[in-house]
Amino acid sequence: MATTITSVDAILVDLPTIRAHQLAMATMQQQTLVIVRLRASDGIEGIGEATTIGGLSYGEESPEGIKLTIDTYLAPALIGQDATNVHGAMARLNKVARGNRFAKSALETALLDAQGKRLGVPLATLLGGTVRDALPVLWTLASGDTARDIEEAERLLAERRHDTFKLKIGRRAVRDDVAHVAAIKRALGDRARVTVDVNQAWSEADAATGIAMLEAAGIDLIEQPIARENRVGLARLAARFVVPIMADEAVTGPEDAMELARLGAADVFALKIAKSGGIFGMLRTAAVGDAAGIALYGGTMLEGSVGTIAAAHGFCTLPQLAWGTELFGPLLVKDDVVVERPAYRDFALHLPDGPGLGLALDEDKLAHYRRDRA
Ligand code: MUC
Ligand code: MG
Repeated sequence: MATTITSVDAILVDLPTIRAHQLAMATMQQQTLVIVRLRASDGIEGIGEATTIGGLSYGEESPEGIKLTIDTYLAPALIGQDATNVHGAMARLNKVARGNRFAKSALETALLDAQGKRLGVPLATLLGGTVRDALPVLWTLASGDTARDIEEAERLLAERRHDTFKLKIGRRAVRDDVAHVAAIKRALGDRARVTVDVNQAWSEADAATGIAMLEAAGIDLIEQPIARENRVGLARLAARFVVPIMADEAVTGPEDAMELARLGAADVFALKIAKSGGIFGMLRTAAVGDAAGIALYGGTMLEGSVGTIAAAHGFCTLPQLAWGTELFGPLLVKDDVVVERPAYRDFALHLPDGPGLGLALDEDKLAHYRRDRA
């Protein structure tokens, strides 16, 4: 008798952030996680997470929409299916639902977590094993205030928690944004790498001006300066400047990766399990980058511990990860819904031991932070 999926729950969890987090498209005061619990007939439970940024302002799936999609369409398609066949279950989901990659990613994580627990091996072992067990992690300075950002960076450098800082820009006039970035780079000097993420906010003309000034200021990487659809424009910028250009919103899965590679539109790909529909989609995207000689970076949708550790298992198996990761989501929230939060030290995130993800839900915290608490 096969081991079948018996239930799937999607739970909205609202967590306060440690400070306001300002991006081009939204200011976050809290983060909403969609936590998935998938149970199987052998009594094993797998957990997963789908999380986005700023409601519907970043991507096409909202937390509430993800829950609705899972409850109404994806969970019913999974009930009764073989819980031990992850590819089989995902093929079924791809048949009943187009797109909805964040929701699918959470379910794939839960299936892999359960299967790892079933076999008594870490999720990364299911993927073939790790080539590294710690991941370099940068921190995003996004308080909205230059002096406060410098103070934050100095503290995190002294604590040996981060030595690379990403600045979220694109809200203000190009010159004001560049002045903010240059002041931070001047203060930190060679002690830290500084990158920027424009989150598509600039026109191509703004980008040509802005990137020239950022390059002169010693910035190491420019992430998604223009609209995701403007791939040819991204290729023009990549050809024009020496500073590497990273595609984030423009690269969701392997098909985007192929097209960007063909156009020479990016020096670096930001990989995220959510936008690729899960760990396997992320690995396929990474493989296209490898084949095209494009450097890789482990991105985040600012997930809590569950989604972050799922991505970490995947990133630890990648042959190359030249630009490290930004898996700092668990550090941006004041509290989380797992028993033991991930370990950050010496500028890196360390994979937990234990089967599957290596995490357990904290039932009291889950009860406290779930949106539908009684
Ligand atoms: C993004 O676009 O990269 C990553 C770090 C952060 O602060 O926001 C995210 C989203
Ligand atoms: Mg980005």
